[in-house]
Amino acid sequence: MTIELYDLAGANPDHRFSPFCWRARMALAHKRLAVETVPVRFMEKDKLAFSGQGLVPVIRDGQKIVSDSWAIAEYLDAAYPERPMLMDGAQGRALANFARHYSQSVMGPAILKAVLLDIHNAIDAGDRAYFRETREKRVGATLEAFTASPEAALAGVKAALAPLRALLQTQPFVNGDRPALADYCVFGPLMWARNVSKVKLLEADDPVLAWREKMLDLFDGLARKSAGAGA
Ligand SMILES: N[C@@H](CCC(=O)N[C@@H](CS)C(=O)NCC(=O)O)C(=O)O
Repeated sequence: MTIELYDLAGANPDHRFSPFCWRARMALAHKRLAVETVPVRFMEKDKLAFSGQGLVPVIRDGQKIVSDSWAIAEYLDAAYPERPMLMDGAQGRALANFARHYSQSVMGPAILKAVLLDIHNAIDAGDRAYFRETREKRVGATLEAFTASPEAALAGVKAALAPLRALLQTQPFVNGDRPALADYCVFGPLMWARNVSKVKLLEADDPVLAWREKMLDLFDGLARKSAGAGA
């Protein structure tokens, strides 16, 4: 049966950039599950009413409804243990959990400094007032002031990626010799930047870029084929 993934969309409904939705999208592909994505704009909360909350990603798998990207990954491993595991054993889960928190509390905020205004410009005109109000309240500055120092933002991203860079100099994937949920957690914010902004966060010789290229190619180029900045 095809699983529905409710996924944040920009002005163009094929334009998908949410870091949490990319985490879920890659997790579903890892499990080799058939997926149909449903685009949801910020002002389309009615599409999520069935889930009892207002954030994406949400999946609907038959009768089962799961929101929150981490809960979705846990559900997929529990419901489909015969398929490739996203978190293999207690140590795989611990690694993925670290990657989740590093992604959300270190990478995400650093990348936000570089791309927040680009997100505003990529979303539907009808979403912009809501986005501006909620995000300006969250960051304590106007979108323009928050993103006024692109060079400092890039330096911040470079510093935030230092542990990932060091790790990827010693192993091909965050998870070790093959990708799993830990990789998808870290990949999410990079897809956010790739698909919403033209800014080059990664230098040509950065091992993080080489790893990102491999991630873009996974699952028959699922992420690479997705609509990028300017879509
Ligand atoms: N902890 C949640 C976070 C989900 C989240 O923050 N989703 C954002 C998109 S990246 C959202 O739905 N935002 C809608 C809004 O702000 O109204 C997860 O891991 O899925």
